[in-house]
Amino acid sequence: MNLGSALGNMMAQAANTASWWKPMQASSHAVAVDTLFNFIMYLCFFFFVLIVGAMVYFIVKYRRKGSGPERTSPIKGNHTLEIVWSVIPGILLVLIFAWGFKDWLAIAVVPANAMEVRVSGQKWNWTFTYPKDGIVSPDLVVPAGQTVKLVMTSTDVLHSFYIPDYRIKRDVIPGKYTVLWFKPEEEATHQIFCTEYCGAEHSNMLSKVKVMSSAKYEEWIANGGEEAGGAGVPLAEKGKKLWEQRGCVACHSIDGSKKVGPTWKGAFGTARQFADGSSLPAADENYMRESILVPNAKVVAGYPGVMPSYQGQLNDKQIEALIEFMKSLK
Ligand code: HEC
Ligand SMILES: [Cu+2]
Repeated sequence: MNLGSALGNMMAQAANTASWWKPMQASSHAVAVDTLFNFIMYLCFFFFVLIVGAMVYFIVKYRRKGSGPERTSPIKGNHTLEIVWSVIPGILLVLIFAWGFKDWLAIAVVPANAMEVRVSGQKWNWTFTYPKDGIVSPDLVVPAGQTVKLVMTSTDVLHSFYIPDYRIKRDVIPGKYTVLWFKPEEEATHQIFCTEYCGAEHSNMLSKVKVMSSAKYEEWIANGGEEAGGAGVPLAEKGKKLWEQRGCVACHSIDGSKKVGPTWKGAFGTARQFADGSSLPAADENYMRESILVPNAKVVAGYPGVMPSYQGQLNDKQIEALIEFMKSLK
């Protein structure tokens, strides 16, 4: 093996794993963004050494010496020097702008053959809707090798959708659609973050990108958004997963402690008092379902009516799983 290919191999490996310094490079955007980043960084190193080096040199060379004169001779200016130190940075700035603009365009313009997934940001979770198949998922599941277009909006406040491994990020804005795209090459799992501070549980807006083989992806679609083996999992267990993934955990405990909302421990089947004075002898499936879809229809006494509606964000199966989970919390 010659040195060139050995180096090439090392670089390919470095790109496929995260380092202490940068996340892994899992998209063509990542390579482009990092190349420009490195260029700017090394340029800064170069000028830092040059300028600080010159400063140190002059400090030493022109330090006050016991025998020397009190003042140096006056400096009138130097046109050549001034032109050089204006024109060179000017050219570098234009170069960085043109390079960055080219990469920005590549990220902004979506290729025509992209598969579309809708993204909805909500305090404090992400929802992915597959328009053709009617699937609603807490994770972004995509087939490897397929260009994916994300059409994103928010149901409440500003969020920002960020996949570090792909180096793509864009604000998610209520009442407006923003777009991102990427092409996953390999089967892998990548982290999604929110990067716009959106309230107390902002840091828990965690979803995953799951890149599957196209066969596995077809199976996932055919199963209505359940991964293989999902059929054998008890509903309550799926409900527990949803409680975490969909951010219910931010406001509802399962150990009896009071958070923003009432605990789910012992909630099912027990009596309720509502803020408007009405009451319910026992919370049943219908009440729980209504509380998830139209939270303000009946507000539990002593709690603020701040629960967001999950209409269109959870499908019937998922609501059933959540209710089964509540039932299991005696
Ligand atoms: C921003 C905080 C918040 C989040 C997130 C949240 N809830 Fe709530 N929830 C509340 C509050 C506050 C109440 C009590 C007021 C009311 O009834 O609307 C409540 C009430 C409920 C009730 C009625 C409970 C009872 O004891 O009567 C159910 C059921 C419920 N939420 C389900 C969910 C589910 C399922 C999720 C996640 C998919 C969720 N909530 C996410 C704040 C939240
Ligand atoms: Cu957010």
